[in-house]
Amino acid sequence: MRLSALVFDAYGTLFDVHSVARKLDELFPGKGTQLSQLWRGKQLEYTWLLSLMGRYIDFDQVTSDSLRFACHTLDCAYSEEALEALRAAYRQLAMFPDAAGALSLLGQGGRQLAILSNGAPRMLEAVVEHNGLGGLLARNLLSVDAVKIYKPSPPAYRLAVEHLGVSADRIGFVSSNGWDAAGAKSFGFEVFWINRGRMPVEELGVRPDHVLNTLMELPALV
Ligand code: LAC
Repeated sequence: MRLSALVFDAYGTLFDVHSVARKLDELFPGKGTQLSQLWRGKQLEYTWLLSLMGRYIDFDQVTSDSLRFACHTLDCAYSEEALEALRAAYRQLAMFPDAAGALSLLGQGGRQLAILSNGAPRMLEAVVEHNGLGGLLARNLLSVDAVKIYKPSPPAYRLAVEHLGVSADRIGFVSSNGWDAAGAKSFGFEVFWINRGRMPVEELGVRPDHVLNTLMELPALV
């Protein structure tokens, strides 16, 4: 087996961060989609900024902080209850339809499967359980919280090498986030970029090894 392990990004790859847009729209009518986009953008930006500052605030808190920023930007007055409801919704994000099928096929081959995410451990455990993936992935839920620096910093990716006991070139890293695919390639993984957004490849000097439209194309390639 060329690749001994497959490591998945969580948010945007297995779980749809924009599945909270409906809840956002209930709370802030007409603004759900825009809020969701702003929220996700800021959430990622904060992880990168914190890492550059040499600071770490866990992803649960970053997710709340970036939501408050998004609400302020769009003049959405929020209550603490609304924030709490959205925090809870984030633990119950929907899984992308192709993820369940691809994971169950990939789980049959004896290859190690893992998640490596910026998500705080309690968020990851909740969303994995909510989507019925506990049996497949619970033992290999890797959070950057263990190293207190966010992807795409190399120590974050190194967690997978250390936990799985497999060299980087024998790990396939799967992400829908172009920046994460670039970071993983730069680290040394074989990278599968799931181009859900039909976006161009990031111009960061490294390119993913494979560009797929959906996770269902993955089993045939590994
Ligand atoms: C993850 C997010 C940031 O690491 O996509 O799961």
